[in-house]
Amino acid sequence: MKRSLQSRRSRATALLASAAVLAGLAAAPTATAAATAAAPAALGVTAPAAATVVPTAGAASASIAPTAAPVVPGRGNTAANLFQWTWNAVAAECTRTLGPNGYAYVQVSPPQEHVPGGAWWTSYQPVSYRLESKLGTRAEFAAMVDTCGDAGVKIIADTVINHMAGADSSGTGSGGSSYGVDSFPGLYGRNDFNDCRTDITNYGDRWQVQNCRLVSLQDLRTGSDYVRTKIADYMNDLIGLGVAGFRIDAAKHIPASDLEAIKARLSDPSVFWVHEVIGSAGEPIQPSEYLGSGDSHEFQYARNLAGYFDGNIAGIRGISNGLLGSDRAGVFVDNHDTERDTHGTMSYKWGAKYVLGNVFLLGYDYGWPTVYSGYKFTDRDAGAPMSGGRVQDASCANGAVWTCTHDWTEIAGMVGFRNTVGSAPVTRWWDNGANAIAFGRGDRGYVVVNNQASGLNQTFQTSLPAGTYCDVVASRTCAETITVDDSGRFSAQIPQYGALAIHVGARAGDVPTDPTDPTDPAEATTVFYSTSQGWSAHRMHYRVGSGAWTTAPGEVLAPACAGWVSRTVPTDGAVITAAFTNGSGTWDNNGSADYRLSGAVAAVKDGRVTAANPCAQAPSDTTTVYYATDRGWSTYRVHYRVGSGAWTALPGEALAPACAGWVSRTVASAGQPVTAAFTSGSGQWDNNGSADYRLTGAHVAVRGGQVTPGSPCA
Ligand code: LM2
Ligand code: CA
Repeated sequence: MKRSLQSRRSRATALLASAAVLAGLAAAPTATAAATAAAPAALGVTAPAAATVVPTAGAASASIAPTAAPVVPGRGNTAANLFQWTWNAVAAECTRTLGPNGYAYVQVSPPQEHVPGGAWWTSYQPVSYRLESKLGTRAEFAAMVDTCGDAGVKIIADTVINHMAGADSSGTGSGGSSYGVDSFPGLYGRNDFNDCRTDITNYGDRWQVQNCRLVSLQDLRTGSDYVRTKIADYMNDLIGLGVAGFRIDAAKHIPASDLEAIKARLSDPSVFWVHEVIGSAGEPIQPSEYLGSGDSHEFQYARNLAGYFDGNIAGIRGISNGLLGSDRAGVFVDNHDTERDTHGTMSYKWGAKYVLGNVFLLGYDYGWPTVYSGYKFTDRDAGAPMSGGRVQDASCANGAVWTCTHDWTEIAGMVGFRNTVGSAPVTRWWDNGANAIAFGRGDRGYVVVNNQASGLNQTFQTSLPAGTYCDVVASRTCAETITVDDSGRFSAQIPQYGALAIHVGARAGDVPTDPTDPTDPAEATTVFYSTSQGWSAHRMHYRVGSGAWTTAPGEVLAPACAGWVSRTVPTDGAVITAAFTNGSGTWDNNGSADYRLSGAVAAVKDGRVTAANPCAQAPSDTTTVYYATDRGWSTYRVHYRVGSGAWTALPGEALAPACAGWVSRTVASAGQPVTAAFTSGSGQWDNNGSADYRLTGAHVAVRGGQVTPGSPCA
């Protein structure tokens, strides 16, 4: 095992200098938090007492507040948040990665009509509840729900119901509706907005936070029957299209009782809701208040996570102290607000630690996790690339734009881990008192997280059955295995900023083809035999389980790929006992012991059996990286790492001329993504705006910040 998740950027430089800290999101209370102001009686809104109300399960509103996103059988309940992905792109991604990786939910950006413009946040300024937006049409949204459903993935819609457009804007929305101040024809007029027409300035004042304007956004009178009905109609429309859950945007700015009244009007009042309530110590409104109508996002978890990973993680078991109960807390490493503004969470810009944070999020047993996946940015307001008024369809092949966090090998592996360990408790905790931890999930799985700048050499005590396990953080192809002995122990070397995870759903030779049922035993074993002995023919003499032996000299092995022959034997999960021969007197019977072969793949070479398919890896064994020479550097180098392995020594390795305008280098990538930056070797760097490039496939070209699959020289 030689892997590392080396962080080349310090946290300090990784943190964003926020261009515009939204007061409502930064949520730092003033030291002199005013006493809760009573609402003017004329509004008919009574400000509740400032004390935090914590409804318990079984409270009167229980029927509208089921706990935690419902588990999808065989799949768990992990969500991916594909921020600013179009409906067409989400649909394709459900089929391509979200379903196969084992996600149960995908949270999508707000689908309603919104104000025009290229900033991402136009999505948060509704103009009407028509489903016509820069992310797609109503028909495309409906098709996405169906396609994702077929892939086993349910939709969570981000719903913006606290407010409409900003009071500073008027014009025509993304669906063609005209709008202006107090004017949303056919939907809302002046009387449908709260009477406070000034911006929120004091987060210590409950009434103000809920009745005044968040950054000038016109605040809906959610206390009124009419407004509640319109909001419920919108959500019922989405439920009718098959939406399974809702993120309630800006829930802190809506009284909990208004939300309960709205939820009670839904066609399915027990539909899953998660409230976006940015809890902050000392403020009167807290996430726990909203448990009467659903779960709440626990922002403090994300802040705590960043704090531990920025320092030492040995104490991370305390991460949920004082937070919402595990079954009521939506948790994440970051979201679209926290990656931009100063919220004290990690973001993709943290590099290796961000990966480790996601490994912990998915490995530990607190909360309902959402993996955040957005796009790269430097300008806080910049939206995803648009054309013709629509966001361009996201694609993970375009790593220069989209982070595709949800499909990183480590994270995809951990989604499978979480689905396999289910509700098994955290057991066998180990830490080194500093920056490395490990823990089991009962007898289902085991995780190691090394947040140190140095490697970790350690023996771990698990409760796992003995066997050979795939490290699902290291690869998707069982390229790295861990052997647990009869007493449940294994030894491993985890490099700096590295992780390891094993679980009973991914054992060597038990290569899961269907992540929804990863424990299915292999029904056939494909046996590979190396041709390195130079025999002119290859045969296998064998029996399955306690069945009869083949007639000597056995069955022919057919050419499989360079250096290997193979044969697939139906086994129904039984072990094959075998010896190999050239058919004319020479035998390899494993020194008279015979070979015991099991699992989906068994490859025999030099007296050893391994579970990895030696031919499957062959096509993706290497990645040839092409880089355009239009920068005019005198030399070109690539500084890279494979998967979560070690980085090359600086300044990296030379690229050689490939064809006119291009240099290239072939990297032994073993089917894993290559993370790379390019340099002249004398100070100039192209590191993709600090995000690095993620390069996959046999041939991949980088030019002008764009990554294109295939060879430009072909
Ligand atoms: C949220 N949760 O409570 C969203 O997660 C967050 O992303 C939203 O802010 C906010 N609440 C309102 O839904 C974003 C963005 C703001 C942006 C608003 C509205 O962070 O910057 O405000 O959406 O689009 C923008 C301008 C702001 C302007 C406002 C109204 O940045 O300066 O205020 O539009 O035109 C004058
Ligand atoms: Ca409000």
